[in-house]
Amino acid sequence: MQGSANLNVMVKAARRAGRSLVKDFREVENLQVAVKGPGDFVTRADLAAENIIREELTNARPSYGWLGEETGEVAGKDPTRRWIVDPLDGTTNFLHGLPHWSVSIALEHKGEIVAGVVFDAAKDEMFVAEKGAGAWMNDRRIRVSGRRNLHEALFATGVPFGSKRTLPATMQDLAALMPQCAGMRRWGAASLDLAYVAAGRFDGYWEREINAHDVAAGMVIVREAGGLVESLHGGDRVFEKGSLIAANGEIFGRFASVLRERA
Ligand code: LIP
Repeated sequence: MQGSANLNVMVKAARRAGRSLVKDFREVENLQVAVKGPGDFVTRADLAAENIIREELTNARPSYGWLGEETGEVAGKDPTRRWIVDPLDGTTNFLHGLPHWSVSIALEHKGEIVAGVVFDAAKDEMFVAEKGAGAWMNDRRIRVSGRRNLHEALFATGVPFGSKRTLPATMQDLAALMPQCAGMRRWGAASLDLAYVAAGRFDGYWEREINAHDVAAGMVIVREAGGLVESLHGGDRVFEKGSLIAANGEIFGRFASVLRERA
């Protein structure tokens, strides 16, 4: 895919951050046996990745705003554009030496996500999309699955951990969906869950409590792959509501109706 100058800047930043994280990931695997564990090391790796991305994007587009998982919101001279960045999505996977995490970079223009990059550095899979230009993985065009029935569908979700308030509703979602689908996966990285919906690997994904930086890039990749993305509460106010449903157009209605019984 011959992307725009903005997309090329995003891909370059994601690759550079990915190289740094792959190096750190090898050290994390060694630290699994340490009594203290790799917690502090992963925090430093996460921050280093965000600094790399911010350096690349700010040098290329100094006037754009910034919303990063680790550094928060920084207004830019251009009030219409901002980067939305999760330098390490799938932090818990990374911490435990599981090779399923990503660098997620989105570009928002006037409140709409217009470009997204989700880079799985461990598997060398670069998912990209720009509004109106389709969705791609490693320069191969991707599209959502064509499955039409819930009973043949494979879904992904994020199950809240700890005392998150949405845990009871999520458990009810699982109880309602699992008897009528082909399977469920909870792989711990929303950006990759969405990228897999776009690639037809998953038929749908939902999560009741998400952050903009986790899903912004994946949202445009799903939409450009022909999928639908809405807030679990209805409409497209995903960031405001902090919830998301994504699926191919054939399954979306029935999938959403099962989940919205408890919205
Ligand atoms: C993760 C999300 C995932 C969610 C996890 C966590 P992080 O983001 O990608 O979907 O279920 O609780 O929030 O924290 O690894 O950047």
